[in-house]
Amino acid sequence: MAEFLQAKDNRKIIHVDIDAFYAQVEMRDDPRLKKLPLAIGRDPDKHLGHGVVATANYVARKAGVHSAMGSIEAKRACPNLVFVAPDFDKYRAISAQIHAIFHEFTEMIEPVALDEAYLDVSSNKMSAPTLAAKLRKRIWEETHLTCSVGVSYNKVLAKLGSEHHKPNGVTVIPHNLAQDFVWELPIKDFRGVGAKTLEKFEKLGIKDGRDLYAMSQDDLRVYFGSFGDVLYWQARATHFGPVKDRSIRQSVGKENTFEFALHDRQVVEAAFKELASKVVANMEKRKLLGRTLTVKIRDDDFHTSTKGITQSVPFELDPAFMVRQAMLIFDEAYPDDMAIRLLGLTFSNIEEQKYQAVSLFEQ
Ligand code: DCP
Ligand code: MG
Repeated sequence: MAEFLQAKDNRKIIHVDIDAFYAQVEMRDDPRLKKLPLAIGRDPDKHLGHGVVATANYVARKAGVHSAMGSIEAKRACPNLVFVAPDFDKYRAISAQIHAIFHEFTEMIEPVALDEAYLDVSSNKMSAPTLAAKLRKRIWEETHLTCSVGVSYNKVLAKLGSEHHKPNGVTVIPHNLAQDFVWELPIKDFRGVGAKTLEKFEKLGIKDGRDLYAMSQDDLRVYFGSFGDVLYWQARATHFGPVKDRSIRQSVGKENTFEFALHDRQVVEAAFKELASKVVANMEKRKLLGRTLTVKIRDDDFHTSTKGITQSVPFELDPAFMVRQAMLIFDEAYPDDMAIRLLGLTFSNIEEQKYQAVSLFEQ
């Protein structure tokens, strides 16, 4: 079955991801940093121990420093770690340059992050590996940054490919090599496998793609629910997810992380008010409406709850209304004690604003 499905999937997909993005940019702009262990984030010594590492260069990674690590912990792992504060405006500008280069290759682009995207280049006559090489060359010429690229016939394999030879690598996975590639893959490298899943696999004695392939679809469902199906098809190098062209955005939202937890309902309400006006301004600017409003709340213990309300007609773009909805959800999730670290408001199920068809003659 899988072989049959595979044979029909003749797309050409490229996944591209800039190596150690923020860190590489800072090393490019100050080559003295190249040989030093570098973290992008705030120096804990200068900020009362606060801050997290956004990313680290490969020298620091060798010492165990990684993204999302607390700055203090990072410094403990690597005492001579150099911190450079992030310059988001700069990264956004470079991201725009990179994404403009993607558009030289295809219009079917799914942006994943500032430094990462899937490109469907099926309609281009040139071979996918040739296009990947050209893409890397263009990015280097324009930005003097290196990236890693995976080339295959589906998104999952392309992504696994770009991760395979990082940094500055290219991995091409054609049909005839795909099954072997997946069989050889350590179980931790499969998409979506985090610490919890890994623990389950360890208990089951599943170490690599070959072991995973041997598991039945039913067993995978029993252990992992619907994610079991995802794993079943990953083990068969099969995935039909399209490259989602986001020329119409999928969602518009805003989150706020608080350095000091919020304990007061009124302060939470004020924070939602601020978020709501920003989201509304953004929606207005893009002339969009949304049918789903999602509220995200994270507390001090990193417990995150997200709850969405979906309507059959788009929501009014009215911050006060949005805050009322958010507070209804908030009050339900946090009846009394609270220590709030993050709040977010997002519209999805997006559509374009159109003029209302109002008949002047209707009674
Ligand atoms: N980033 C962040 N916080 C995270 C993860 C990433 O701020 N928890 C930022 C910093 C990264 C950028 O996003 O430079 C891109 O994320 P990647 O996951 O692609 O990581 P890198 O590009 O830094 O490294 P890699 O070489 O693994 O792609
Ligand atoms: Mg990257």
